[in-house]
Amino acid sequence: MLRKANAQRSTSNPQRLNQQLPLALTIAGSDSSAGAGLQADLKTFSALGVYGLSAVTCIVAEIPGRVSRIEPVSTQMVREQITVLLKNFPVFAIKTGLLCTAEIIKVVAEVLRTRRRGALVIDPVITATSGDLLLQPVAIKACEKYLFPLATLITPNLDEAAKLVGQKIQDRPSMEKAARALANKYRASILLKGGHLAGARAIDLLCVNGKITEFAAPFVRGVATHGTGCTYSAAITAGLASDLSLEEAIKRAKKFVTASIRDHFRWGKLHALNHSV
Ligand code: PXL
Repeated sequence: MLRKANAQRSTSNPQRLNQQLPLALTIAGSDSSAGAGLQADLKTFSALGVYGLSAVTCIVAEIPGRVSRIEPVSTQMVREQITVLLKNFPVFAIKTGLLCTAEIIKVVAEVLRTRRRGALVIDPVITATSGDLLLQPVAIKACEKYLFPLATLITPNLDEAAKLVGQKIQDRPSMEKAARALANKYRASILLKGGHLAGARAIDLLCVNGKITEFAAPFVRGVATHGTGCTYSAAITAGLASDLSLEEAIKRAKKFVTASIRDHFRWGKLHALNHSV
């Protein structure tokens, strides 16, 4: 009864019918298992009160832990999706995830250079949590040359950062050094995610204009973490679309990811993040 009364109230309220949610766009691959990729991004945007738009770059057939096939979408189709969206919607913030090929990366950078508004968060998806290589070296080079210079924030994990700086990252001091080196190299803010380092806490370091800020949360052990990188960067993007500062957006996003790991779903051996936290 109470629910009915509330429903009636909300549909008869013109404010609610005409809500203007902040808009965010994800440019990413489709993960058939829906824990990562654009599916994770859209679920995260919704959970954080942001309306999500998507431009698909590639289709990945996979289950958590095993990629079986990847097919890129044509560059014309990638260009068209982003162009029509940015021409017609007042997009407040954008994130990129898996971009698949050097050609797609060049097209995404070209469209964003001319049409982008708001913050751009780049999750440099190079490898899946399973270890599968998702981006070839030539595509990584294209990211560095065309895409990274456009970024507000780049969010590498330790493996990705080690590939980009060409050095191993094994402890907190080398994390800090790598975050500074990447921020200088790409002239962007860097959030280096230290989740893969052994320790009781998952520590990430943000480097903005030479200043380092730490974000820490308890490390949740024994749970497959497929999609955490996508979810984290999508949650940051949602925060920026909602006018949070970069630090506030990261703080809230870290809490969201930690809760989505802690409250994960299980079907036998398969795990999935819970994006409705
Ligand atoms: O978690 C990295 C990732 C990103 N995007 C897509 C993926 C994956 C991992 O498999 O499939 C589409």
